[in-house]
Amino acid sequence: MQYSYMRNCSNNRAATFSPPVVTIPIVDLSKPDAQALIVKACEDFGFFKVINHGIPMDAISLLEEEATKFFSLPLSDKEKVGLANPFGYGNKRLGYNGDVGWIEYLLLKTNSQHSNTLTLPSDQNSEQFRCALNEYMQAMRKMACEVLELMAEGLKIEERNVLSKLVMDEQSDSAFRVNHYPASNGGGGGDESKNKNKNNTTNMVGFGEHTDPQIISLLRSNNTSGLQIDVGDGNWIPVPPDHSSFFVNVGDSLQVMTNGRFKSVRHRVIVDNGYKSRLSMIYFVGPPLSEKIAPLPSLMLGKESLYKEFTWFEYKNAAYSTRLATNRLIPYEKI
Ligand code: GA4
Repeated sequence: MQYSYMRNCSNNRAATFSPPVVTIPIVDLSKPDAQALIVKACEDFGFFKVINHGIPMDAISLLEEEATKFFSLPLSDKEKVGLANPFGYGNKRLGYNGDVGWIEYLLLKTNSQHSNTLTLPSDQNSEQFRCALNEYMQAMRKMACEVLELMAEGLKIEERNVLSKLVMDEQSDSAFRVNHYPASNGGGGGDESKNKNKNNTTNMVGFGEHTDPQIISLLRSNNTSGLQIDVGDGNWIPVPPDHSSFFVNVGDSLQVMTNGRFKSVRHRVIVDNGYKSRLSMIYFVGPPLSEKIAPLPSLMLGKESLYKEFTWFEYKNAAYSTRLATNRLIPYEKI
């Protein structure tokens, strides 16, 4: 991905400044080099794009349509689903510690009846939404397994399912979120969710910078831009949207499980979309609550762990008591 931007010089002439070219790695799941490319992408960025994923576009579009219908309902109807705590319908507020964004969302559990008991307002066909959700979540579980097995193979771990078994576990604490970033149209947002971009114009923060606490996250969005990743030292690059592909994020737990070899990617969503709304759907692969999060023994051979041991339950609780932008792994680093 190539990018450049204009900087104002003191003599008022605009100069073109071209930072190094950064390309988002693309992994074709149908190709034999997928394992090696995944490992390289996770080491370099903690982020990659997946093509030839085998998820039927129909299943994706169906859920997208249902979600769009839901978000277009009056606020009072959407709130009937139950306010996010943390699961349910959320509007502008993220987490419990005062983070806000130009966003509304549905946050759901994946391994319980939550999606089956989802009470949607009566003017939306809840059955259709539930079916679309269930079909999509099943597909995500399958894809997560495939990606995690390729990862294990790429890392030359004998136990191919060392990571994927955590998704397949009935107790897996995975979550699913549908984010709707309304068209910004220059207005709204509130001061807390605005910031200045490099051209000194105002953009709104849709979802502030953060890393995901889980193992990996599988993201798919419509064709509206806004997602950015930190490629190191606060160098944010935009991720061009691609509605037919998926993006994979490395989360904090996988960073620990690989003893820091894979990077948990810091990302954010900036709403600079004018009249286009952004809709994204993210499947967060979480281990069972009792799972110990520690470097995988097969990756250690004679090496020291960089992290103190903790369970996913402990980490998740700690994460929910932090602000979004916090580097949540610092308290677990061995000095
Ligand atoms: C980031 C990843 C997932 O979206 C999420 C988020 C969660 C929430 O929205 O309730 C958190 C955030 C996420 C990390 C820090 C805490 C908790 C908001 C927040 C301020 C569902 C998750 O698991 O952690």
